[in-house]
Formats: sequence, C-alpha cells, structure tokens
Amino acid sequence: MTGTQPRDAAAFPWPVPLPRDAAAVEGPGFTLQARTAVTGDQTAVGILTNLASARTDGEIDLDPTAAGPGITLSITDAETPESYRLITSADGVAVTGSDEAGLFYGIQTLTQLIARTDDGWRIPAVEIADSPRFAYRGVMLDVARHFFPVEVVLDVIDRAAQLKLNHLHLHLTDDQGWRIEIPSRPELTRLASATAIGGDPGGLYTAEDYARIVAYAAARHMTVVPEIDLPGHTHAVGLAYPDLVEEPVISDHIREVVETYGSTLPVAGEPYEGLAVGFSSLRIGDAATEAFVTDVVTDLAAMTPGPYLHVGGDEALGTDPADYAEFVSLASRIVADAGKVPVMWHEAGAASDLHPGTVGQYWGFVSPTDGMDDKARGFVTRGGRIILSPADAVYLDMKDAADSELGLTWANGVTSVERAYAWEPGTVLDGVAESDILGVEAALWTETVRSPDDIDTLMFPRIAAAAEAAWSPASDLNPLRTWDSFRERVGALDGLWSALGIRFRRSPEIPWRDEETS
Ligand code: TNX
Repeated sequence: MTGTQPRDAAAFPWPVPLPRDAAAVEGPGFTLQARTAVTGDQTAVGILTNLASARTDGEIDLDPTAAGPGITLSITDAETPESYRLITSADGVAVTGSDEAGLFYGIQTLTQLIARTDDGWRIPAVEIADSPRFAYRGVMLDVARHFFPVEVVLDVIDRAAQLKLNHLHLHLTDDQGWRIEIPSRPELTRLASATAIGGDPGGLYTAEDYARIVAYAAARHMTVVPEIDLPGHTHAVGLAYPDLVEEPVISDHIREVVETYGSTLPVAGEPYEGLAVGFSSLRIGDAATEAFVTDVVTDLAAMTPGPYLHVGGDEALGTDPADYAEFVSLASRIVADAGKVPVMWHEAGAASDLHPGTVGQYWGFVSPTDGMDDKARGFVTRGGRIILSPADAVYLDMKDAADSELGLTWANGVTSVERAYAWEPGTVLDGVAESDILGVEAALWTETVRSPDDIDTLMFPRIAAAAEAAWSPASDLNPLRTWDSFRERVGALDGLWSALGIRFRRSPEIPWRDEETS
C-alpha cells in the first residue's frame, strides 16, 4: 500500500484523522449481526463493545460467546508506537495494535467505519496501516476563565481521544481564578477560586479530583499537561498572597478591552471578572516569589505522572522585559529540578538562560508576524522542540462564523472550518525541521464559553481538523489530505457524533450525512 487510495473518495467513508495507508479491497465487507463474536484483549473488547452499542443505538451486541465470523483485537510487539493495522472482509475483522494505544486507535477507526446500510450495520472491506505523524497531539481547556466540573473534563477527554489526540493541557490558573489545590499552599484555592468571568461561579479541583482526571485520561491514552501561568496572568495569586504580586498595570489596551466588553478594571486584592489580559505580574527577584514557584511546581510535579509541566510565560505585558527573561529562566530550571520537562508559550524563547530542552508552544499565526517565529526558534536553538498552536487555525475559541454568538475574533477574524483545516504544520516556522516539531495542539480558551454545550459548539467540528494536522501525513504526501476529502469524511461522522451525544455545530461548510433522512 502506498498512501490512502482515492478510489471513490467522496463516497467512501475514510476516517478522521486520515490514516497513513488505507485501501478499499474487493468484497462486500463485514455485516454486523445482532450478536457478533469478539475476541482478544479484554480492555479493548470492553471499549469496542460500548462504542458499537452506542453507534448502533443498542442494535449490535458484541459478545465473546457468540458464534460465527467476528472481530479480533490483539497487540503485537511492533516497533512504531501508537500504530495499528485493520483488515476487514466478509469473513471477519482484525485490529492489531503495536501497543495498547495503537489498538485503542484502531478501535476508534473501526468505530468510524461502522455504517448503517439498507442491509443493516456494515463495515466496508478495507486494509489500513496507520501510525501518527507527531508524538504530541493535544487539546487545551482553559478552566480558569470559566470553571468546568470534573465530569465535563472527562467528556472532553472522551471527545478528544476518539480523534486520536493524546495530551490534555489544562490551563489551571489565570487572573480570574486558581483552580488546582496545591497541598503546600492551600490559600490559593481557598482564597482565589470562587469566581469566574462575568460573575459566573468559580470552582476548583482538589488533589483527588485532579487524580481522577489524570487516571481517566490515562485509560484513554491521554497524558495530562498541567499549566500554571506565570509570571503574568497572576492577579488571582494576589488574592491569596498580596505580597507576591505587583499592582495591576492599566495600559490603553486594557482600557480599550474594558470599554469594548463592558467589564471593570482590575483592582488589587479583588477578584477579577473581566477578560482583559496582560495587566498582572508576579514580583520578580524576591526570595518569597521563588519559594512560591518552587512549592507550586514541586507539588504539581508530584501529582502529575506525565513528563510535562507548563509554566505559561505568555502575554506578560505588565512585567519588565529584563525581569521577564530572568523569571522564565528561573521557572524553567525549577520545573527541570522537579523532574519534568518545562513547557512555555513562545514568548519565553527569547530568554537566553532558558533551561535547555524547554518545549515551546507557538501561538502566533500560520504566517508568523511580529517576530513570534524568532522567539519560537529560540527553543529549538536550546535543544527544545515546538508544539504548534497557530491561533488563526487551531484556537477553538475563535468564532467559526461571523454570526456565531460564541467566540472571539482577534486571530485574523473568523476561523472557518476550512481555515482550521487548510494549514500545514511543516511550513509554519522557517528553519524548524519536522523532527523539531513535537506536535500540534488545539486550544479552547473560555472567556465566552460557559457550559458543556458551548464547549461542543466551538470544538466541533474544528477539533477534527487539528487532529488531522497532528496525526495524518503531510498534505503533499497523501492525495486525500485535502479540504474536499476532509469535509466529506467529517460529514460521514454525523451518525457517530450524534450517537455519542456530541452537540456539534452543523457548520454549513460540511455536507452532513444525517442517517435519519438519507
Ligand atoms: C490569548 S495565546 C491568550 C489567552 C487568551 C486567548 C483568547 C495565549 C498564550 N494567551 O490568555 O485567553 O488569547 O483567545
């Protein structure tokens, strides 16, 4: 097999994200019986049984004791992590993972291939060999601007994992609230978590809540990346520790935001419920600040099994540039001393003493402006890799239509589904090689996002475009890595996403295939 075969591209329901190699083969495919045999890895059998039942509205029951042709799920010791093979024919279905994650992803692909036909539930005859382009495929949820209870986070994990995303970045602190219990600094959540934007209720995750999120993610092959945003975005720290923060810096920009959105100016020591950014800063150079960052990072590192710990570094407009460079270097060393790989937003890449190997997260545009690409390249110069989150493509909080009630527009205006799709990770940053790119992450900031419905509406379908950028081959390596193919493939997910209870927006850019009416 060389590349996914375009045969009958529009009609054939290839999955999202597009597999590395896939071919339709001769034959009628596999017909699912009301009781269909399933054998193999127990965990995988459980996952597929639930998905098949949900997808078919309970009509199909996978059953290890059923007779006849069936589905086998197994793990081999192949070398490529997270990869799988899937072969379907009238005689049966075989999914073979290189590891547990690979088998899990093979199951997601298989679930997408289940289709309702006039003759019942069918899986077309295919041969797929698939593996990811990038090791890091992320989604970020901002739980600071608006807080979301544990159950909502678990739903986000399920939604992201079915698209083969494998990192959940939680933006846990910002001006509006501190959402994660830090055992050595209980004042943070006790005094700085009660409120959110617009007077909405706040909230917090106890250490136990956080452990539950981490475990639920791990069971779906997702690693949690916690972010404590420093040294800006720290107004809430001042509610617990007034001596650790500077007075708010009220720039013209802040006044403008307050006028446009009708909120109030930040006041030291009072909860901030507006959506301006860039007015707060930790007090830099104090031993007390260093002790604070060390305590927070050490506790969070101990609570986090994954390798990464994000310490922010974005939009520190209220911090003196020399202090900023000194601080981000210190913060990156503290994270490394705690045994984790530091991750920081791209601004920190300009600091010369950054800990070597610090990962940079680029949030500039697909065509970089204002030297943001130079800052991102700074991480690579120091042996670090880059996570690409170009704001005008994968910021899920941008409006996807001009008349959308939700979302912002600062990233080059409306981000249509097509714009979210039509970018190529390899060409965003000149001089950054494929091997320097750790991966791609879509981000949902939550200034305008207040409910689980809002999350789904802004996430879907654009999160699928980000997943394809993160997982699938580069656009010049596969004839089906096109917008035309993508929109058809997403349209075919209507039945599955509806069955899974995802309240996706029926964007007019996508030819949805509503099974009830077609
Ligand atoms: C920029 S991009 C931010 C966030 C906002 C977001 C809104 C970046 C690292 N920071 O503070 O929530 O825009 O789209």
